[in-house]
Amino acid sequence: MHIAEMHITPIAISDPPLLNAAGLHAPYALRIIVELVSDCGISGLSEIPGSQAVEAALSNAREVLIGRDPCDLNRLMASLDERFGTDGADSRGLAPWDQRRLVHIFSAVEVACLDMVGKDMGRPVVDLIGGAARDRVPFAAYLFFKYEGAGGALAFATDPRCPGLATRPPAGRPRPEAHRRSSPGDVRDAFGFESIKLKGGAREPEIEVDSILALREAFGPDTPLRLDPNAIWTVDTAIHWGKKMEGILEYYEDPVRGQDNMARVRHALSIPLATNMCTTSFADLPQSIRLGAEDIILADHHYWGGLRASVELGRICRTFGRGLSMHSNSHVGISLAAMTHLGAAVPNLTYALDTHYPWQAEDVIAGGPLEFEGGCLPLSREPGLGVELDRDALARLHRNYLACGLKNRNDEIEMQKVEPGWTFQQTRW
Ligand code: GKR
Ligand code: MG
Repeated sequence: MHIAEMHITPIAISDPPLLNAAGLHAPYALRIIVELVSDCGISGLSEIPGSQAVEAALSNAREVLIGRDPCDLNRLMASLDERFGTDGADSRGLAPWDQRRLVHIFSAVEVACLDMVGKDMGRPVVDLIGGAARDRVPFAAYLFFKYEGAGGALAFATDPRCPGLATRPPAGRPRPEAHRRSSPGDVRDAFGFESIKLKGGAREPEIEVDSILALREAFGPDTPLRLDPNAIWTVDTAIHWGKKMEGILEYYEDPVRGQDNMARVRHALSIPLATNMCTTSFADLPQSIRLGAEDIILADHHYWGGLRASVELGRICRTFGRGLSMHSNSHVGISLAAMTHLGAAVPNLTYALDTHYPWQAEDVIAGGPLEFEGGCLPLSREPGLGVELDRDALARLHRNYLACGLKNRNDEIEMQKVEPGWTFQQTRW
């Protein structure tokens, strides 16, 4: 079997006006759907975050991929590495999300190849990356502060399942909201999630810590809580407010920027620290271990170079006594399916995984959105990832992409539309 065709389709999915340290989500989140087709007509799918640079690089990768064996992944990756060159240390960028090019391409190619090979063998992807350590993969509720009125009519009109969007938070105290529902309680009942993560870095630390304390009061000590200020607090701020959350947080995610600062906070508090911003590549691991920069690494196959690389990361974490959880960005069902296979394959991925999926009202997979049961997704035993394309939906979301004019994610520009003059700061509080 060899790769005969490669189709790259950028899409734009409606996204609510979620706030974060970098600004505000645009009315659309960008993703790229990749489909590789074999000489015998078997298709392999993958999904990655969208940007012009990644789309252009994927197009360039086509000539490397056509004619190659989808099982020959090590050599395929070496050819891509040779063509594109390893991402430099700074190319991750300062925003909460990762902007490196090569890891995205690796991930897009590897997941689509594994889907194709799994379909050819009649085996689910999890069996190709080590086999299932669990049959159900737990996910966490992901709460954000939302900006009422931002995003224009489009954001509201296209997402009929966002009743919470229209509610006005008390002045000066935007309240965290949960997915398509209007309260964190609703989201727990609707999806059954047990852990709750609050996206921080959007409001003054006092408001965010109050929100965590309110969640603790509302849900009791058995609900694991996480707070993620996306690295824009100072060390002093993180320690001061961290003290008030000792014994309450399951983990404190990227309160500060950089491994040195994370290590300082970690040594001052008795809360586990987690990251998807300071230790984000294999090259970062030696220093992370030397400094003790964090307790938990948030894997993400889009950013760590694929599913097999993320399984390797799991083993390294186990060796050095680090925990492993999973990071997410706005995404549709192909990414969610891949995250579920990965979550099932890594024995020590014992924290409920992040997902933005309940915030999304549109998808490209046939048969409607994947459904959470008791906060978990059951692992598919269908060949490959276990999802198929809804080609009409893909075409519609591609038209959205062409019509909306967005080419790259830029939450600062979106924020400036509602708060003129607002600028992103690497360290704000
Ligand atoms: O979607 O606004 C967002 C998040 O802030 C996302 O971009 C982050 O990458 O969820 C992410 C995180 O855990 O840092
Ligand atoms: Mg994070």
